[in-house]
Amino acid sequence: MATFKVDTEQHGGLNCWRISSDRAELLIAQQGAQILSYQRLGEPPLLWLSDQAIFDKGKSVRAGVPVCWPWFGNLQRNPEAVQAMYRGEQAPAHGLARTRDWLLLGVEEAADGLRIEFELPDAQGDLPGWPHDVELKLAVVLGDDLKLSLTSRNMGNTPVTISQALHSYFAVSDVRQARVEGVEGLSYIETLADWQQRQQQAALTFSGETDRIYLATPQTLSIVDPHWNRRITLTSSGSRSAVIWNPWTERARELPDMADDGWQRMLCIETANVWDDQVDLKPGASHSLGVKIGCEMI
Ligand code: TA6
Repeated sequence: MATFKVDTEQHGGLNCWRISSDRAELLIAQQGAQILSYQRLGEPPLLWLSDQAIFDKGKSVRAGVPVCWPWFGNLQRNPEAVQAMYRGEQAPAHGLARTRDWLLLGVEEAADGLRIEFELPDAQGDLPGWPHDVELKLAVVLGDDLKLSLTSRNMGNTPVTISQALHSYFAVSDVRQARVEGVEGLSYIETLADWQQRQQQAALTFSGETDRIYLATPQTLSIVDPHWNRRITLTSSGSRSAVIWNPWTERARELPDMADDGWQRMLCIETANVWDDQVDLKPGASHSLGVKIGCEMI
């Protein structure tokens, strides 16, 4: 007998699935295969969903895990090989995958939880301005941890280069009290100071707008949240870069889908392949970008 449930829900203009197992619950939108919320039963949410989120077609929701693909952020800030893949006019921020409809391929029970698989059929030649043939799948495992794996397989006969990120929004009690461990000693790109390369000394704490690309990242980063007595641990695979973002006061005020004080309760750590960590896919080659998100009480 199945021990899981899949319900369809409409949120504004978006079709969503609410998928629950005996351990956890997930809300995910068809657009972008975007996880909107995830929580283990009886526990507060791990991912952040903005109070003022807008659920419109063609716009990524300020929540959960938007999938940035086949480029991250501003295309002009990407390696030339990533830029050269795009033949369109105005390149949207964070690529093309987060605003397209994905297919739910299936839900099945696996040893580590409920495995849910999505595919973006448009990635095989039907993305505007991006005429390449890539099989793009997102596997989600809903268990005691949340596991995500984004696999790109080059089905064409010319090389493809991408950048990408699982742009995860985490819920925190107050970002001013939180710290990120695992970045000590790393080099990072300070995008707010002319993209200068700098060196991180201690664990990262927050006292202003933050938008950094960390380089040569270790497998594990964690968010320590002393108010909520919890540690969220991100264990990555297929990634050597991570973006850490908090908009703080002024930028938050500019975002129509974030409350003026919404920045206090969120923190993005984005498991990525960005900057010099781009992914080159020869014909037939595949790459998986993965993250396991776990949480423990401290
Ligand atoms: O990942 C950080 C970032 O690129 C920031 O620069 C910030 O703009 C954020 O992503 C959100 O982007 P979005 O297009 O979703 O508003």
